[in-house]
Amino acid sequence: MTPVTSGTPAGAPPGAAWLAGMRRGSGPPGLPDPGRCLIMGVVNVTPDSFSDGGAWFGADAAIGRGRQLATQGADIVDVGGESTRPGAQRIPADEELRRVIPVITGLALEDVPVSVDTMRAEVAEAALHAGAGLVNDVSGGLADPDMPRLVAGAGVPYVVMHWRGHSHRMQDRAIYADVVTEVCEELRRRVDAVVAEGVDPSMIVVDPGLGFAKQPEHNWALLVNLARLSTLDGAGQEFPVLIGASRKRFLGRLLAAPDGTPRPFAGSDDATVAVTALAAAAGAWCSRVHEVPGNSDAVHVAEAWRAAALEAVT
Ligand code: PMM
Repeated sequence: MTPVTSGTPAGAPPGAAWLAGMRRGSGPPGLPDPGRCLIMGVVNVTPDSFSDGGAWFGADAAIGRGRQLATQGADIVDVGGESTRPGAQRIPADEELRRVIPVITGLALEDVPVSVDTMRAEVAEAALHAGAGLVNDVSGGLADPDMPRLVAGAGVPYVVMHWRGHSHRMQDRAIYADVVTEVCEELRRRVDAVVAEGVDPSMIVVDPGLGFAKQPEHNWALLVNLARLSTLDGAGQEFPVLIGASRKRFLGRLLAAPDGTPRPFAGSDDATVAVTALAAAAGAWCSRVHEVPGNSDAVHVAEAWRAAALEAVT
């Protein structure tokens, strides 16, 4: 990907300012390429995920939900078996396998494009055999040193997320002097590390890891700097950027009641749609969401916005 423009010309309409963001490339090979920001629908097969814990805990319910998300317009369905909510404890690998493999198998049999949300190479490997086509590793290869080699050998796309440690203590690590610079630097080190293990750079998607060792102000700073994230502040290459803002606490806090009570998770779905629109307009490659229809509409609005803005500056 190359930037569309290094700035907006004097006299260009305000909409053109979005193009100071970045052009969206086609993303890693083997994934849907509809020429717009993708929508990744979330199926957490967990009893305790912070946003939808318990709702799809059971293979039949989870497969049904994944099918529904795909029908509603999800380009990829992300299946995870381990909660990463702040404070969560890890589960054993065999329990994670038991939760996700039947769901991935079921969805893949219905030709739904599936990603596996896991930090374990063992789970990723089984998921790829079951039909998953993308590995979404919130630890960016840090939690399991075998993960980058597994992904490299399989030749599948790999989401490398910014991460500073497991959920039970990640919020203690939400300390930054300059969050955008530090996240770019740390992600760049992870990208270099996984490439050194054999991962093809064209298979890498980067993700700032909203809410993972981040306070609300960190999340907002990252969201308005997607172009810097895409280049990892000058890595000499541009990477597709995935954003996972859906139902996160920073949205619930933004929408808090006058007494300060945060908005419950499902009550921030409209705010998620707003973030998707803004991120897609700025050139994000994919938005990971719990509810698809509004986000899908938001992406279409954003694409029309980008097209009009592009016309205005060319
Ligand atoms: N967030 C969660 C889980 N997986 N994966 C990526 N790539 N990016 C994210 O921001 C992300 C993720 C936590 O949210 P959930 O428990 O509601 O799924």
